[in-house]
Amino acid sequence: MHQDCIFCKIAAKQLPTQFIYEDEFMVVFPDINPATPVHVLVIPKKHIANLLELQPEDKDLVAHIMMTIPKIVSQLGLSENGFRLVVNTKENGGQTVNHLHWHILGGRFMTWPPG
Ligand code: DGP
Repeated sequence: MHQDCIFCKIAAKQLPTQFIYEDEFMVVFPDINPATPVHVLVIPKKHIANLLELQPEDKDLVAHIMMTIPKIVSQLGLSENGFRLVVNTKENGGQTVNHLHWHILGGRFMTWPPG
């Protein structure tokens, strides 16, 4: 747990946040500033600053998260029409919170490429 990290605080239940899903390794909660009708964040409980900071020992954690995302997507009702999974990384990627997270975005058609 990093003291200054808002997502560590959310994962540790130090900030009131409604979890859509929680297990030993990860939590899922609504984005405070939704970009689409459905917009949730998937985070590991472990503090990892971004995708580039993943270590070999995080392999099982990442596999677990990726294998759980389809269940979350189904729970959110996004399986039929689809969704977008995004990992913003560092400045050019638009990352604003330095704790690895996956955005699940859905509920409307999204254009490509991003602006
Ligand atoms: P990114 O730009 O990829 O780092 O996305 C960070 C997202 O986190 C952004 O869409 C807003 C969201 N966010 C920031 N602070 C909080 C918070 O305290 N609670 C919740 N639920 N979401 C937050």
